[in-house]
Amino acid sequence: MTRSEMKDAIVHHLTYTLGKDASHAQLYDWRMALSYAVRDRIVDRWFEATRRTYAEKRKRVYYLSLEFLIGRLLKDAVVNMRLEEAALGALEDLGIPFREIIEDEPDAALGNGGLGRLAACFLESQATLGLPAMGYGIRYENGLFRQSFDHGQQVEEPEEWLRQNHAWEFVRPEVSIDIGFGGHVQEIGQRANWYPSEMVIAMGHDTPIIGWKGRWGNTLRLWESRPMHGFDLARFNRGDYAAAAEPEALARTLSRVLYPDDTTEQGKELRLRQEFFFTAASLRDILRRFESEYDDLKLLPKKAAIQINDTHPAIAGPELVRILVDERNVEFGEAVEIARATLSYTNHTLLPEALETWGEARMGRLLPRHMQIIDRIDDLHRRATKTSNINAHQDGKVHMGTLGFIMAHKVNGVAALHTELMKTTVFKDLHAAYPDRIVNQTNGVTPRRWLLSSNPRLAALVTEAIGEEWAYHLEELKKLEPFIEDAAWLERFMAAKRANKVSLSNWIAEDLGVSVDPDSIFDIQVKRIHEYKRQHLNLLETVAHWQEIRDNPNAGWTPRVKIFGGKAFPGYIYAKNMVRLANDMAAVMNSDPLTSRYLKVVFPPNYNVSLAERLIPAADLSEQISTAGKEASGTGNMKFALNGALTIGTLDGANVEIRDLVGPENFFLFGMTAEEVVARRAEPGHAERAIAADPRLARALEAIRSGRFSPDEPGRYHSITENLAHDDYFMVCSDFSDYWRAQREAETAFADQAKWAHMAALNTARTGWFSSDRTIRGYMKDVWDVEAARLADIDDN
Ligand code: NBG
Repeated sequence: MTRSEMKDAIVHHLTYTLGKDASHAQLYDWRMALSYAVRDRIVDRWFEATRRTYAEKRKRVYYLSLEFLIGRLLKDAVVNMRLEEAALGALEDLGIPFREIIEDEPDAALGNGGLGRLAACFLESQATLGLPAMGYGIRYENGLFRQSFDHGQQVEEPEEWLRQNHAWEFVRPEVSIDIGFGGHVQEIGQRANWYPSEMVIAMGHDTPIIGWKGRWGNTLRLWESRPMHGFDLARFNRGDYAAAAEPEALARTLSRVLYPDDTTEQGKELRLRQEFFFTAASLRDILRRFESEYDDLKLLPKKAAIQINDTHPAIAGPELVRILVDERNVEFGEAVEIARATLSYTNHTLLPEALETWGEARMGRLLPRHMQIIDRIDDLHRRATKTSNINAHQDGKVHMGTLGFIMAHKVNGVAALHTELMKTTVFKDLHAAYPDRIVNQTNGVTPRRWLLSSNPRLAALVTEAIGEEWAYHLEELKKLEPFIEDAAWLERFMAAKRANKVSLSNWIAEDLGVSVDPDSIFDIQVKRIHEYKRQHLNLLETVAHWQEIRDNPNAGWTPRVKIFGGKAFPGYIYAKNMVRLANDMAAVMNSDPLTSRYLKVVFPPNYNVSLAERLIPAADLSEQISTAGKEASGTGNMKFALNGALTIGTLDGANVEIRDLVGPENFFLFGMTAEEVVARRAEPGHAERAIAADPRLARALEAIRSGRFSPDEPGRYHSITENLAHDDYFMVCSDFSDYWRAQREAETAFADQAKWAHMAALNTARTGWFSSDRTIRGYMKDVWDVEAARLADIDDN
């Protein structure tokens, strides 16, 4: 597409789709016009992929996930369709700045963190590889809350990404599926009729997901909840307006909010309803498609693979069995076989509080037939394994992890260490009963978004050196290694990093009013705020470092900017206190005339995908400091390393694999191993001893405890300091001294810029393995047993 064709397309949509005259168009109008112009190019490719899938009778993959953290879509689409030149040129001719247009798009924040972002990277990789696949989720009216700070405290506001029209979705009123809740069951021999007492409609909204070079397109289908019956006209006519609208409002609550809940279980009935709502709608849709092509249900596992993303859609097992038995007359044992061969389940966390359970009373009331089926599944499983202690329904609760496991033919972990820990901890007994079921699929990230699109300076340098294939075969980055031995090339690598740091510094100055020196170490920790991720370890080290600078301000310190980003679950008081402490520290430190040249603390509010795209390319040091054994994988760690940041981290999650690949000399390792953590935790007084042994730690804790950063309320952080000094479940104190050592090592390395450049560039060159294309290939082979369509080799766009 040429620049002038693009210009015509934009003006056409501005005029006829948006009904705006160019002289009156706002940024929003231009953005929508460009989006539609790009979308038009996508649609043909998308249709073609669907046609081929049917014609070639291909197996499809269905990814069921309560979260898809897709962020902005316009830039992705432009990049993958290779329309950058045309779009840039056309907008230039029209006098509209491309960057402003890109940044005008609201983030689709339909996820909490890593789990949701992984789902989004997977969709893109599936499309890139030509794998017929479909994502299914909920079209939340309000995504993850918008975070702001009031005197340093986190305030949550609703995120309203749908306030303006959304350019990327196609509404599918014809795809409307009835979903029932409650009611009663009438058993007729083996099968039963379920008569729900409440019904809502799930209506589909489709977003095309286009792969690299537009060679394949898949669909993300998100369900909106609608009332069965419109509003109550009789009541309305009597003047009872609120009551007339009530059924509609109630039905809508199902797709209203995303629970800010990635590691703590809410226990809310609404959450269970959401889970059943989208799972049941998706299964119906999948079966409808299958039955339009085949008439033998035994073929289902050969033609469909359904991935259960964490336990949230684990009700899929009983629901699929219910449909097969009650509505298709399949014998129970066979129905379980078919369902199991079709389903597979990914576990994303070992934190016990995050493994969902539902009380039997609630479950029995809401899903009476499913409760009966779960008991029969348990029965079958007990007989097959001759075990009695691992039922899904146990101790008055339904354990969704166990249910997911029993009903899946493969269960995967998301990094090597995590997968091993699954076998020895949460799923120990199940693993013994089904030793071939657990497999590992280490997470990955899409290089199109996380390097090509978000870091154009580095991307251009890489392409110039090794050609552009790397965006599709990320392992090609290995070819950079010889360039890294060339001092002149390394200088250009560092110049790209510095330019990214200058851009970020300018943004921080403009948006947050803090001036930072781009020659500082940019030391970044961005992720959900959680004790296991240990932002407080980082904060303690920051305090201790600040104290040392104050002791001796003229000692030639290496300047450092500590950047934090992330949201705390609204009910998680401890995490919210950590946010506030970071902000209180920033206020004191950034205005300290003795230290502020050497140390700044920055906490931009409302961390989201777009902010990540801004921060990661500018990072020198990536903080991956969770208590070993707690972070299932991490995916931010991969994005940082790929963008040439060095990791300071523990042997946890995918850090282990990152370190193996980049080489231990290019990674700042510290802390106890997962095994050591367990052993140390069992020693009474571990925290007290660690504090007594490290005067720096004691002094830093005391500064926080005594109100150095909260003079107006000295006791504000007692709950944190008390917890660290005594209980310290996450072993912050015990890992502090080693963390301090690693931080100083990082500083020393940074002071030698040539050496640092070498280490940083090797991180980029050696992390190609972390492409989500590799991960998806792994699932295709080990879990889904599916092949991709053949894609044309040449770029004919
Ligand atoms: C998260 C883990 C991360 C992991 C992502 C993606 C949940 C429940 N788990 O370590 O905490 O990278 O999943 O697998 O959100």
